[in-house]
Amino acid sequence: MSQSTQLAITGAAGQIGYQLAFRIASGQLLGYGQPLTLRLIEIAPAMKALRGVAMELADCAFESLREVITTERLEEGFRGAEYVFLVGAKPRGPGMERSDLLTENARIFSRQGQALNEQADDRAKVLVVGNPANTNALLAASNAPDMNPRNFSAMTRLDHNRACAQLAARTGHHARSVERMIIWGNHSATQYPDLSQALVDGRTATALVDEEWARGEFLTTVQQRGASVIQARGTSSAASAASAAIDHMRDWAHGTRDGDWVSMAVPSDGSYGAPEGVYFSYPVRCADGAWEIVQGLELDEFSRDKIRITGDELVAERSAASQLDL
Ligand code: NAX
Repeated sequence: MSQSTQLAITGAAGQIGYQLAFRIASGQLLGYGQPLTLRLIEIAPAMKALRGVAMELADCAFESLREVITTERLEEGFRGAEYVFLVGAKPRGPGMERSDLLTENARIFSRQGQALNEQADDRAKVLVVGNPANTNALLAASNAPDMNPRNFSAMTRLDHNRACAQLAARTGHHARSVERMIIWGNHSATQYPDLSQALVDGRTATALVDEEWARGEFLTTVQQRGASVIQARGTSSAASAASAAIDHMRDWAHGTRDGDWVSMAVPSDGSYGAPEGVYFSYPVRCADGAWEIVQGLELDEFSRDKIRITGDELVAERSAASQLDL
């Protein structure tokens, strides 16, 4: 039997974790039948629920699944992990300010970065889903000095997929025929969904939709899609988020489609005028397990302005986090 790939998920008894664990165990990330071990991490109050998740995983009798470890100890959960999904986060409670959210999560993600540094595989790929995802990724990576910051990224793939779906619906095509979509910046309301480079079935998107829609309804629909799902479902996006997390990790590990790219929040090198050093969502191409920011795209004034706004927000988050006594 070939060796079992080690995958860790924090917040594994939560909404997204409950979707993600089963999709991975069924082979959607590594391929059907590829042996894997799930290392599921929760906080103490959710350990009982997590044991229920483990029972259900066993009940699926998945071909790929070799072992399920459930733990509240990061050291045990991250041991030898090659793929890490940092999903668990402190949710924004009633009366809680965004700054309180940042403080609570800065502690969690700094601590997780330290534990990853000690326990995870040196080349582990770490995807941060828990919000505020970009700044959490920055904090986790900064606390893992022996790991390459390029091995950390934050998720904007759900926004990317939502944008592809909106453009596909508008033009009467299937979402898979949309290429070269971009989500710039922060996974927050300031994100900039940009279809100016997109192709639909090989044709330039800007020739198929009017500018007013591209800069108005399209943009706000994607930015507010999470809120619309909450309004309809009574709870936040979970299945689509887990699906996007798998898309993100699969493309990162196995490569993007020829001629296409995806959106990932990665350490900014200042490309396209974004602030350096924050985790900024860019168009990236992946090959051989590594990503590269797509260079040389022509951006107009409207796009540059939007990139500046979302970049300013990330700098403000970074500076708020740097003032915390963690
Ligand atoms: P849930 O509240 O359903 O689940 C979160 C789970 O994390 C809970 O079971 C909780 O016990 C656990 N947890 C909390 N702190 C933990 C810690 N320190 N270590 C381990 N586990 C911990 O939330 P869910 O709907 O699953 O969402 C999880 C996170 O994803 C939230 O922060 C949410 O805002 C974020 N999202 C990010 C998205 C993105 O595109 N980047 C989209 C979806 C989602 O909104």
